[in-house]
Amino acid sequence: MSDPAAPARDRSAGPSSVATHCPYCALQCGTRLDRGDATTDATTDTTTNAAAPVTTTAAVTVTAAVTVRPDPGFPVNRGGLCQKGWTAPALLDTADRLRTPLLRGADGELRPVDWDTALDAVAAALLRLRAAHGPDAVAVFGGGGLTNEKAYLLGKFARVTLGTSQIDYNGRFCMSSAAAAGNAAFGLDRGLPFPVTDLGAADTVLLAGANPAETMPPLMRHLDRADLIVIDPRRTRTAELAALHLQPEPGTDLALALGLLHLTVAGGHADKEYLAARTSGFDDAWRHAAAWWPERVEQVTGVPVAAQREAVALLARASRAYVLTGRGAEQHSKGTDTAAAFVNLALALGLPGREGSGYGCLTGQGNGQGGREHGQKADQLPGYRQITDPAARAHVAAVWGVDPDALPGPGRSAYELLDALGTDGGPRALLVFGANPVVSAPNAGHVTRRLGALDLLVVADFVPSETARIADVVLPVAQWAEEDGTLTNLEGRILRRRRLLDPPPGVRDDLWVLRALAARLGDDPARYPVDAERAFDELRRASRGGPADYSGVSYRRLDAGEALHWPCPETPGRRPAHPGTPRLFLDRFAHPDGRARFAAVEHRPPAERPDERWPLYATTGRVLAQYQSGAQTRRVAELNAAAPEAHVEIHPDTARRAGLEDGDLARITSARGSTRARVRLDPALRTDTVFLPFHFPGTGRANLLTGDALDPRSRMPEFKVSAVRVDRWEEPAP
Ligand SMILES: Nc1nc2c(c(=O)[nH]1)N[C@H]1C(S)=C(S)[C@@H](COP(=O)(O)OP(=O)(O)OC[C@H]3O[C@@H](n4cnc5c(=O)[nH]c(N)nc54)[C@H](O)[C@@H]3O)O[C@H]1N2
Ligand SMILES: Nc1nc2c(c(=O)[nH]1)N[C@H]1C(S)=C(S)[C@@H](COP(=O)(O)OP(=O)(O)OC[C@H]3O[C@@H](n4cnc5c(=O)[nH]c(N)nc54)[C@H](O)[C@@H]3O)O[C@H]1N2
Ligand SMILES: [Mo]
Repeated sequence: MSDPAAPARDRSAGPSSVATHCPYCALQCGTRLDRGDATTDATTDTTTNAAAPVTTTAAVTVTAAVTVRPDPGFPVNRGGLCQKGWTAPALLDTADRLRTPLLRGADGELRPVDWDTALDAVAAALLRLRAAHGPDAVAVFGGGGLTNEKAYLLGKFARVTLGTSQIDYNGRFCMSSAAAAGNAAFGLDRGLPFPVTDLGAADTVLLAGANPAETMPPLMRHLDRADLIVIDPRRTRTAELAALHLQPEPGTDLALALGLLHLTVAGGHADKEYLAARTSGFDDAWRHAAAWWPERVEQVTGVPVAAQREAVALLARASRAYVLTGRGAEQHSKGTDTAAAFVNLALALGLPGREGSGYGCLTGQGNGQGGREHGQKADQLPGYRQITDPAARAHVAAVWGVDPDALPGPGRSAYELLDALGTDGGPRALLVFGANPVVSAPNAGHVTRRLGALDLLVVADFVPSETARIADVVLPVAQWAEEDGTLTNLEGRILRRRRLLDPPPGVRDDLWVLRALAARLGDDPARYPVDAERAFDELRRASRGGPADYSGVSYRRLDAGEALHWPCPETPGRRPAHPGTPRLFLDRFAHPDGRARFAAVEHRPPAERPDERWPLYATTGRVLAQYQSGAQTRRVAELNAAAPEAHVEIHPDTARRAGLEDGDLARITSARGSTRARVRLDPALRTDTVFLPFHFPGTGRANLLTGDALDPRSRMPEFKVSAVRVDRWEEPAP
């Protein structure tokens, strides 16, 4: 049990200042962290209070006095930080920080235990379940916020030590549609195949379903010169800055993108030379787009013909232009085809692979890019290799010192995995590292019941997230400023996260946990380095020769300040070393013939559309002050004051029909369930659509509404469309 006097002493060890990056989104803004004098105002160590161990550590307040400043020299944020970044140090000493492992007793209560007791209990249960039901009875759920080193070793741990195929991660809910479209079109998926700073010289930027003014505020510094075209059913802060705002019905972006392609070609704006020299498949794609004349597009999407024409005019007259997609266009049961349709538009205009122009998707999580490259995805091995590719299996198995035939094949995708938990033939144990699916998974009521049906749920986290609260074992781990590692930002640049503080006593890091578990499961602990640089050096070897080749990247080069974007292969004996690849595709795309491929895609409606019973669309997304499931930002006082509770944005006419006024509590109901949210009237919203942020727990969970429809290729859930009705919230009778 932790000694309340100890934290200050331990946490004052180490450097007094480090250059590192923000713990939140994929911009990974450069920051400098400074440590003042640590003080402790600890009275009693209430972590030992068995009655409510998860919530009553408030008396142990270690003021590490960490301050954060933006790094003016880092090109992505150029001295800027959003409110989340400025307040990030508050989370290091949040009152209910997990400081000791917790184990659920026979009476159903979570109680503090020591590490040996917790890990022995996990290992014994895993061994028993594996013996009784086979290796796929144990599943792993990772996260796009984990460092490259953690994501890599988590994938290795699943495939080698557990021998399970059942691993996927929350990035499936994030990047998978754009990744599938990018791989198909270009032969390679890197969110932005160019540095963020290139956007600064653009004349026109089309943002399809992205609201960076709230989700990536420092990115806006690179978009202030361009004419922005924003496609969003809401008039967001980003839309307010736009030259043109197209406000489609949710779930109709594919029709709109086909229509924009139609007008581009019909207006003579297609780049014929580029099409002939650098692409294939235009004719098949055009066959579909030819039928999407502007009046038909207006009928399906609600976007006026004149606005469609204006959008194409802005793109066509730009000498430098970008088409960027965000989650608004991608999180649909047709997200892959929709992203592909926007790629088609960019290709017709001749943008991708041309300096100063391009297509990109705005990657979301801190390590959303690296997290999808190093093997925590069900179908992938490190280096962005396919787990079904025999050559990839042989290479990675050799690095891991195992027989390629011993590596499992592809497992279930994130939602399918959660949906199978505790069913016949489904996993009976789940280890969660870096995700909070009770809040963030679609159809969250159902997912929470599936988690409850497990024989064993283990959650490693630094706060008692909603998922940790229902776990059987909770493992307290280090966070951001307490660890070393690398993350890969949205432009494919590999960045160093640096340790300023030791974690509080009693807290270990994820790498240590994997090693300790491997040892207890009878595997060789030496397979799991606890030193981040050693883990990275192994990752380099595993990635060598793969699409995301990191072999030429080293801590030494990163620490010397080199800006390294993958691929960056090692070039033994050659000087200078490979400089990395800030801009992809300038000479050729990554397909064997060097050409980008158009996709022959057709519009289709979302899985459900409003009808008499469920007359409105509900769509979901983010607000500036909260991050994801809110597990982190709801614990930062300043952020929580800015966005304290679930709200629903609704047009005043729609609200009136439901008998609701501004500030009322509304009940929003879909075929899955109901959620409770405070009414916020928005006269600029479509009258057929309401919007809910998904950051809030309990009855405020937007994901109580979302359904189980998945994109057939990416397995992305349809977070952005549910059919709902809205009325007053009545407290259920006691
Ligand atoms: N403050 C904050 N910043 C974040 C995050 C956060 O949680 N909070 N999360 C990070 C992560 S992981 C991600 S993935 C990114 C996401 O960044 P964004 O993609 O910008 O975020 P969202 O709010 O999910 O969706 C963007 C917009 O899509 C719109 N939209 C909804 N339905 C549709 C539709 O059918 N079509 C179109 N065209 N638009 C639609 C919504 O109104 C919303 O304004 O943000 C990152 N940054
Ligand atoms: N309705 C709706 N739902 C959505 C979305 C939407 O737009 N609408 N967006 C989806 C998207 S794009 C995303 S990315 C997901 C994100 O959904 P979540 O997976 O819920 O994301 P986070 O809230 O970031 O959860 C990360 C958890 O891991 C912990 N954590 C952070 N870093 C570490 C670490 O290094 N190690 C360990 N062990 N734990 C760590 C945090 O404290 C937190 O509890 O949500 C998806 N869900
Ligand atoms: Mo995301």
